[in-house]
Amino acid sequence: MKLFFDDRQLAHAPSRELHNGDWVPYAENVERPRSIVDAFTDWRPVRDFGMAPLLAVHDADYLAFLERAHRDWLAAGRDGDAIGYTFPIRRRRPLSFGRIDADLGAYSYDAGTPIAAGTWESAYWSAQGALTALDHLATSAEAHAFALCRPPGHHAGRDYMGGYCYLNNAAIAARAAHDRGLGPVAILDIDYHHGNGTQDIFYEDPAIFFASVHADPRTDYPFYWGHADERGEGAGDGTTLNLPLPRGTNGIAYAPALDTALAAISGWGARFLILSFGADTHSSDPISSFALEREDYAVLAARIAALGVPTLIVMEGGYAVGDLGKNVAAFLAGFEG
Ligand code: Q9C
Ligand code: ZN
Repeated sequence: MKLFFDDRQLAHAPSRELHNGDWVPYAENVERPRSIVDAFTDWRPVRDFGMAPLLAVHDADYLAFLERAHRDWLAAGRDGDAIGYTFPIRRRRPLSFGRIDADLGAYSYDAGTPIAAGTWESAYWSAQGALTALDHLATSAEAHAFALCRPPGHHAGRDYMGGYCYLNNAAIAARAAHDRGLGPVAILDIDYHHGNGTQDIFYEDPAIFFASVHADPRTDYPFYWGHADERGEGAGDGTTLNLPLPRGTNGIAYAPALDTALAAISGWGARFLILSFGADTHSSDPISSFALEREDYAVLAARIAALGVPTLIVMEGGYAVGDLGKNVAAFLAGFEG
């Protein structure tokens, strides 16, 4: 399996995040990609597919905000990472008047997603990595490719950031795969957290099926999405599938939910799969509460590979830096059989 990563993805390095009322070191740190890079020898270069595939998923004003936000922050006399503190909740008008603190709130739903000096550069190349891996699958006979996307993407919506995510790499790749005629395209999200941004982007879209196995949002972030009764809306009614699981879920309890998702994806007629893979389901993850072990990853990967459709694996979360590279390697090895 070919692996894709670009060193510019290391430019994004926020120093801290707000966690349970206190400042803590930023969990989505550069040691994560370094741990994964070090677990393999052969990485392929990322190519530049430009802004068009990003604009096919995200609003132009949101992308412009991401690109300029840290400059606006500095221009306002601040230092460090840009972070919002006011969020326009329901029924407020969509005002826009160029005040950085107002913009930070309008384009995010949490205070855990700071914008640092290198955020745009890294988010841009993270998305291009997914597009490069997609192009590789589209132009070769290979069935699987891995994009080490970082920053991750599945919490980012059409016009919002959140949960360490800025650009939705999986959604950008799914839309591009669909537009290239590779579909029908399904997205399977097996990060610990529900992929609310991906769900939102395709919620009314019957062309792209979204299935997610994740920690029950009644106990875990992102709380307001990912409940079992969310099944899509309008033309997309029935093309979203949420399979929440309780804290403490181990490999044995996880497998039947994964099989339910795979059966739905297969029954829907998917011909191309985008896999949002988070290693934060591992027992050692510092911010998550499942109990999967490294051996489980090879088994789960083999089940997914048995779908028999070309699959682009994009990295999402996973914060146990000491284990991360080995866990990803075990997962990808399981995929290759
Ligand atoms: N620190 C991904 O795994 N947690 N994102 C915020 C307060 C946010 C995780 C809790 C977790 C987001 C891609
Ligand atoms: Zn996660």
